[in-house]
Amino acid sequence: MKKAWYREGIVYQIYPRSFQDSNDDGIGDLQGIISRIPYLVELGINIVWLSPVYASPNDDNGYDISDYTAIHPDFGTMSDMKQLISALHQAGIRLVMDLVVNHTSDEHPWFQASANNDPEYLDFYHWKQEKSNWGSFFGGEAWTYHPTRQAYYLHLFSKKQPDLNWDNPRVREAVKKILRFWLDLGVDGFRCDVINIIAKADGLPRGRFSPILSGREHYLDHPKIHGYLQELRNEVFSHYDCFTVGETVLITPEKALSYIDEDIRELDMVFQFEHMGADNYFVKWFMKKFRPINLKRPLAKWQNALQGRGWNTLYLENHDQPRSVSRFGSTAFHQASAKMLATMIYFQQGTPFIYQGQEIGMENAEFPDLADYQDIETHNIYRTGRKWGLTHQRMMNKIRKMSRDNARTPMQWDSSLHAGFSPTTPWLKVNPNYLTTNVATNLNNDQSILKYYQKIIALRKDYPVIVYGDYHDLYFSHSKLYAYQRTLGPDILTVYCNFSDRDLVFKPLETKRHAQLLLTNVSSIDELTRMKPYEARVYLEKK
Ligand code: ISL
Ligand code: CA
Repeated sequence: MKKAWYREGIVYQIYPRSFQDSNDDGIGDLQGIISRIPYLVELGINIVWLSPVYASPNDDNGYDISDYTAIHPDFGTMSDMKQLISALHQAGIRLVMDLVVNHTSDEHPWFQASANNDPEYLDFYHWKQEKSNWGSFFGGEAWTYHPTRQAYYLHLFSKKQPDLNWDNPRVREAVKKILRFWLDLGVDGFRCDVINIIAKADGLPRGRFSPILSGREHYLDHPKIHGYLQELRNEVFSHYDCFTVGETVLITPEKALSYIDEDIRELDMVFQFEHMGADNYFVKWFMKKFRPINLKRPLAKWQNALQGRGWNTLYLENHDQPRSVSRFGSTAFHQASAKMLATMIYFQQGTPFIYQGQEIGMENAEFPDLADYQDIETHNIYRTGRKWGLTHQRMMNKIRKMSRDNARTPMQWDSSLHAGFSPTTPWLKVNPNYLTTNVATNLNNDQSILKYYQKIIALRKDYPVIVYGDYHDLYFSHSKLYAYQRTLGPDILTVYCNFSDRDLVFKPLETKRHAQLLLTNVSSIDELTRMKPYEARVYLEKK
């Protein structure tokens, strides 16, 4: 694969509401982020993805935007934003903004004008006299009646998130203007929210029935999307040194390549979600027991399918997903399993994405009461589940495991009040485990999860085989061991991860005499053929 800074970089995702409060109102903000740049430098990351900080009524925590070129007062001002961009750049860190253009807020002036029959904006959104049967990602119907316009409008997310009509060239012009605004301010790229659903079939016809997301065959990767994305690339992105990562829901490798293939490059990379199904069926609310093979199978599939053709993203967490150590690791082996998971994912081919708090092994909050949760999806799903006849207890169990708020609790900086996030009661409760799981204790301990993340990041910078090497599975059908090899020129990197809470006896490949143990999460390897619970090893040797 061709070299590129965004392939070699390591991304850190900041969820601004929960990262650092600077003015004691219990909400994280831009000045808070600026104050933590030294931490980002110490960690070693070199790209930040910032979740939305734009003006928004916060129906979906900023993913419902009412002004794309204004900063929400909760987060600060445009001048704070400019200061953040330049402070990050000075520290050698690039900045990727969240681009949410499948939908706007219903409070965006475009929607207001459209709903009020302003001729200029009539076709900015999808309006219909009769609704079809499409379902919303947040549960319930995807259509809501608007009394002024006397028609239904489409919203694949909440009813305060109406979908833009990308068929309208004026919508596309408006998006290009927003892109240029941010690129001219100096940002280095975009994470494009649910980008593979922006194009809808003409007439928005009735869809096949499905208990969830009826109608999705009419908008998932619809062929019209390629023209739209090519237009953005040719007219905007190709004029800047920037990259795009598409959030692509329900995507397959074949579809992904139709966006990211080296020869196409409508997007530079995508987030796929197949491995997020390792503990659930199709959508996370239908839970199943986690099995390591359910993580290995999709990850290996994507590594193999994109090899030499497209670039992967490597992630286990984001602001929509529960904490990975709670899902795929172990509370009893917290440290070891968090490090093992990092080893498993970040030695693969692709660009690493680390979600804030993952580097200290933050865990699911599992709050007791429904009222402790703020997230709109969580509350909608609760209502939908209850409508289907599920008990309160049953729904609370799902929420404790799967709510997006598990990822959104405030960043745990130290053991002081509210974890050092804010002196005031935060907008969402802090995970009570902050007394032990926090950045300060991690920095004071050479064996911490954070120090281990620093090592991985440093190794990725030093060894091109970790970034660009080819990927080969080893012991593929083994149910507890995830092992693979990476090769580049004479270099062979071998990764072994024990996914079980027991010792694992196995026959390692014969390593050459000069094989070097590059990294491990145990203090010593007693026996080459026996791995401790959640042990991880990385060897490097020359052909
Ligand atoms: O979070 C999910 C499951 O819990 C996903 O279905 C998620 O809704 C989907 O991946 C789209 O996510 C993105 O767009 C949403 C926003 O709420 C998410 O935070 C964002 O990441 C609508 O903008
Ligand atoms: Ca604040």
